[in-house]
Amino acid sequence: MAFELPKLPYAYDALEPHIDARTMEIHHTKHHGGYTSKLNGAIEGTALEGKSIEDILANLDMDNGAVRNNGGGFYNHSLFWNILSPNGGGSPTGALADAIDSAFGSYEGFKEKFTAAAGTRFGSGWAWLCVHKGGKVEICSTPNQDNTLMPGVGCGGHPILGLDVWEHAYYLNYQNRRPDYITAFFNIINWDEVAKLYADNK
Ligand code: MN3
Repeated sequence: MAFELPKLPYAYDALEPHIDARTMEIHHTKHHGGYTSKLNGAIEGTALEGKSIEDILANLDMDNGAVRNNGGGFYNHSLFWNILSPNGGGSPTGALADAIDSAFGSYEGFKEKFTAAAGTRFGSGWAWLCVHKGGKVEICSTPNQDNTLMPGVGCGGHPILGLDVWEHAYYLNYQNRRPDYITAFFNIINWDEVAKLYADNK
């Protein structure tokens, strides 16, 4: 069974003014769509065919550039759409809020550290909030389409929140103003979904 481009859980214009409809449509159909079809091409007829994406990434041969880049791209964007919501924003609650307070002092401390991780990633990549087994959370960033499920990459936890800082994610609306895009991101985080990922992977 080949991987399929997941549908967005909201309309392309639902995240405006924080992320514009044209960016969302190109990002989903062309970029995520491209990673999906190239991943399918890269694993077709190999031992990886039929495995889950988490399994493929966790056991990845890091020299396999086609699966690393396109498998990462497929997984990262699937996560990204789900942790965004037009009804998002605010701050986390419950066990996730406790873990964030414990790791970063406060929600504001988290925001500052995540903003720095996303802002200082040179070139293309992602900023992550990850959970380790036992429930501790950690922030890191990775280049290109790498993620922390891959062997030896980033902080090594399970990603529960990710921000795409490739220029294709923001350039139409923000041009070179990545800091403004990062600031806007906090208004559309779906904390209910992040809390669910935290509970499922801690
Ligand atoms: Mn992208």
